[in-house]
Amino acid sequence: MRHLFARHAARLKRAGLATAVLAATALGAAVLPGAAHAADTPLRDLASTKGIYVGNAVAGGKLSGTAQYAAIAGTQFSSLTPENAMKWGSVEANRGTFNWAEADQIVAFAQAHNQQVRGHTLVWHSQNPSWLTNGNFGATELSGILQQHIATEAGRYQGKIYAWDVLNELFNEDGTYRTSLWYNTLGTGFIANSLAWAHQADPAAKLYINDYNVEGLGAKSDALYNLVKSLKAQGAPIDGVGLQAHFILGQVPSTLQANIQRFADLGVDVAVTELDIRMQTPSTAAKLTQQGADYTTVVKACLAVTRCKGITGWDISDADSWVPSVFSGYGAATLYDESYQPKPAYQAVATALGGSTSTASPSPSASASASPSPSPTATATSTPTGGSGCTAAYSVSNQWNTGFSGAVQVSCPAGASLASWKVGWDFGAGQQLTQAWNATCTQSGVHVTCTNATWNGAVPAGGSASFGFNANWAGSNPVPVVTLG
Ligand code: 9MR
Repeated sequence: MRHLFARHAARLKRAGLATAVLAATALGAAVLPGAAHAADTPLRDLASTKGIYVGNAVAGGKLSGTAQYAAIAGTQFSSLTPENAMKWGSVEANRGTFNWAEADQIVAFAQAHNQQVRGHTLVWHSQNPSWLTNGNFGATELSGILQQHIATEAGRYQGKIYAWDVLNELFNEDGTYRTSLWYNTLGTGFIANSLAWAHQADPAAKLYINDYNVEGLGAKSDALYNLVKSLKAQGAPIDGVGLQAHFILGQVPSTLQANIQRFADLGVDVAVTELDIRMQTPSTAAKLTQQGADYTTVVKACLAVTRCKGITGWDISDADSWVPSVFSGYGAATLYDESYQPKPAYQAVATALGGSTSTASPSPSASASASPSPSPTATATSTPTGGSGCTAAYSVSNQWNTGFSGAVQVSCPAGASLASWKVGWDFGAGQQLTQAWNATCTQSGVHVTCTNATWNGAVPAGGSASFGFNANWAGSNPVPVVTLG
């Protein structure tokens, strides 16, 4: 097999093709239906071709402390929202003493990665410092404190924030106003005032009101709708509505798109600001597939409405998510699993954004067409046999200047099966793995080892499982020999 590839490589090299673009031999096994390779293109680039941004919530400590987290945050997303760093309790825990360190760090990270920032949040009933909540301030003093807070924080980041969640979670489920420090003392007047103060401090920032359980039509979203309508009528600087979208598996509201549309029709932008889709743990293949479908529904609803400007996920990976600590027995709500491997939901989002879902060709023809650059459809395959009679097939599905996407398919013939699998290979020309999905992969020196994800370890007789990866290459990209252990 190695032999064959060497011959192909030499021939293609003579023909002026990059060595990685090899004519393929037929894959012995059928391809798993729906076993999509990951998008070759980061979500942020896919989203931008659709005219929206895609973001995520981040914590400063993880951006500097967790390499995989930072890599995903910096490469996959075009917008970041500080998960907690800009909340009042974070920036002014003691009256008059400000701590901007984490917020500054996130803004700097975003600028370094050519990302926009959603500021979150200036006025909220929660996560306020105790000096504020216990201060028993009268209306005039409290209004002054609020004005100063907005001027100080929005002023500090003036020109650096794409959109501010000025006001967060104003309503109860029945559409009445939530009792809070602000409402109790100031009535509803603080709402228009806060918008005006934010506008004064940062005239270019888009000013949003953000809430949860307002994603579909209903009493709470009616209340928000009526508020936005009346703010527009008063000429208040309201630019957008944030739909948090903390969903439960299988329960994305069927009226999501209609609801986005009606806000857009009021003349405001709409953003999905805190998307996650939680499930009862442990996850299963079926739940993860459903989760992919649910994420797809959300992306499609946003894409269908011109004024839906972007989608922000709430937390990078399942290891970072706020969900398990608040909803006991629930989790697995994000696009990446606890090892920072992309989940089926990641693939679903990529696909909904127009990304490639090419599956390994069942019988790739030996036609490496004479193209000056590596052809994205060319496939190089290596198919060694495992001890059990099962095989692992490595293929390059897409290649560009500095990177490529590959897939490995583990297949078992009739009469052989696997309860779990582990695949390994040596990269022969300095290739470096950057990402993998549907398996846990590590690279040590030249050697790559990938073990099955929790949901695809069992390969039945006559069946297959596959996973994908991205890697960097330079110079040449020879196909390695894969071992299945
Ligand atoms: O994810 C945030 C979590 O780390 C904080 O402990 C929590 C504090 O209230 O806030 C979480 O983020 C919330 C966001 O700011 C507003 N909408 C709901 C989010 C999830 O609780």
